Amino acid sequence: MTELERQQHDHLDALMQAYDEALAVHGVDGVLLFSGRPSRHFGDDQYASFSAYGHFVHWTGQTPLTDSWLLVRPGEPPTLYLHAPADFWHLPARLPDAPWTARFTIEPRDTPDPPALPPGRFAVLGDVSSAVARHLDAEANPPGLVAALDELRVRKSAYEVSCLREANRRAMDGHRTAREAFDDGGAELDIQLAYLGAVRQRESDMPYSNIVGINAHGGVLHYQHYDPVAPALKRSLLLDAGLRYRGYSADITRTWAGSDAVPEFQPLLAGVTALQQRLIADLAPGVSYVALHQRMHEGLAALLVEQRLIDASTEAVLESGLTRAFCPHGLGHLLGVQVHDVGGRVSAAGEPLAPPADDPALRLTRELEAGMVVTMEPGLYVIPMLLEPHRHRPEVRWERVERLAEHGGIRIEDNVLVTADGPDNLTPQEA
Ligand SMILES: [Mn+2]
Repeated sequence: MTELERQQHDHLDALMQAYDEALAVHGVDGVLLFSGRPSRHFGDDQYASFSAYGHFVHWTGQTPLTDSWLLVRPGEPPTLYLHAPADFWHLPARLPDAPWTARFTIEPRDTPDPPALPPGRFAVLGDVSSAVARHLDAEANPPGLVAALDELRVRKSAYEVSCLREANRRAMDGHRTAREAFDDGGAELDIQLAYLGAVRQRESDMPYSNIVGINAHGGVLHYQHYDPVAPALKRSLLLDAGLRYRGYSADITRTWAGSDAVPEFQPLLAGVTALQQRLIADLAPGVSYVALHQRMHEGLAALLVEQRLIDASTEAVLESGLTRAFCPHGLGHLLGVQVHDVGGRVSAAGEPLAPPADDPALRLTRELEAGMVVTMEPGLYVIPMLLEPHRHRPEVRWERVERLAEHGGIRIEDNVLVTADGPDNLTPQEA
């Protein structure tokens, strides 16, 4: 058995015990987790891409399994009802030949319907209809139990950290190759294809759709196209590209200056990179992520002043709300089997923690704890629709801002484990 396989056994042991406790607290004899079903395009026979429900993946690591069910009961090995009908159109689902499968009772089935439950009180979790829940005589997605199971995903096991680290290592291979494609004059589509080829993962298995933004496209936060034509001028590339490894996600962003970048761009890029490194150094148990997010805005204000995009004091820039026009997203989020992992907006005691009114997009509002894996992704963009309300401000050097607009924006994102000894950056650092 490999070290990773040993860690996976410990992960499953701990999960079993934690589920036993959660089920007892919430008064159920067991929980049935539904992997889910891909949605079919209306009036068509084609299906959307698919990823299994997070709690199902937390046990199995298997994101492609559709119409499968996992029954977890105290004192019993979990039973995996694997949807694998005999089919000559498709290859029936198969589990890998790996030691973890021996920890489960595996029942291959022809039907996508839920299995019959033993007598007792059960909850069913996942994308199930009320008709299915009624048929099972089980409570669908009871909020208290869902929150308790979400909480089990907030602090990662050693196995999960190993998977996230490996996902990061492989994703960085893709980033290196993608940057070469950009330097060679590739279009967004060429860069995307170079990335996929380097990491050897099909697009639909990625944890999210890669963002490949050349020039102004880098300022569209979730830019969703891959332009097949390279632009005449090469100002910048923003690449937000991840990878999945055994169910676990990498979420890494790099920004590069192109050969046609204006001289103002590179120092700004260096400033955001340095800010990101300073914020990572501050990660520790007990630190409020909301406070770190605010520190990002202080750093951005100082950078905007230092780079003479705004002629004002740092305090005045913060007061004006301009940093939130230059960076409308949060500093980061929890990361795991889902790229935006669950449990970021509740306290450890289960109390909801809404984001501050000025930061509605912040996905992580709780205090940091050892074992959390967070993304750290400060950004600085020229987004015309957000800057427009500030047009009257004479302290903004609009001619400089407009020269940068063709570069879209900057985001630098790493994935970091919080430990009692400080940050452990899972993202390989290279020049
Ligand atoms: Mn992210």
